[in-house]
Amino acid sequence: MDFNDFVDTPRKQIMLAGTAFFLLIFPIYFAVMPTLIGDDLVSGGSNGISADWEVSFIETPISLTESINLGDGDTHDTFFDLMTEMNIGYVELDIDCNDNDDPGPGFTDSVDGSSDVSQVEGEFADQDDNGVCGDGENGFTMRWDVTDNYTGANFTAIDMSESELREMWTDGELGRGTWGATITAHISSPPSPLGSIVDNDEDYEIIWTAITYELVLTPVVEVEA
Ligand SMILES: [Ca+2]
Ligand SMILES: [Ca+2]
Repeated sequence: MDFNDFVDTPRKQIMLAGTAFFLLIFPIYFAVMPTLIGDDLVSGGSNGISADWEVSFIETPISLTESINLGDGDTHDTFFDLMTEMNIGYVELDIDCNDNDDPGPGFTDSVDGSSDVSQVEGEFADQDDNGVCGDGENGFTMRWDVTDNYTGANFTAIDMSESELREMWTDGELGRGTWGATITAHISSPPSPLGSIVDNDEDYEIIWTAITYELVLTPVVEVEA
């Protein structure tokens, strides 16, 4: 069978022409239609329709607590291995201490610390901080936002699509890995006439917390009175 067999009658010629027409026209049709309909509707389906939403967050904390007793000038390395399928809002390191070893006022112990975020996915900045163990302070807290501007507070989103909101509230799979920090104890002891040391240590509590969340989007339905 050669090409002439396909075109030896007028009917066959029409059929061949029709087939050729559709072969040409279908790719053009599918290439052009999405731009006619609009990108949002095609890529997001129903997610692309703008509406008003009540946005809220169901939070689940992941925590690690460690207690350590340190003498003056002692340092301690602490690590927090973080793996989760959930979105991470933020990671916090809280160092708590409360010096009650001295008989009178003053001579309050303190602590300082430096983070090590080099083993964490993403571009996080290391932090240094310090705090006293009493006098209205109890150590210090460091915090890193993994989802930009995360507060966990409910709000109403006006005229936004579901996909826009889900894109905004995501951690980009960052923040996983090993968060680290080193703390150093500073012990202050009142002078003792007998030469003995009144205060030679302090208990420090190290609390790592990752706040993970699930995004909850509820369409705002206007009910006519
Ligand atoms: Ca002290
Ligand atoms: Ca102490």
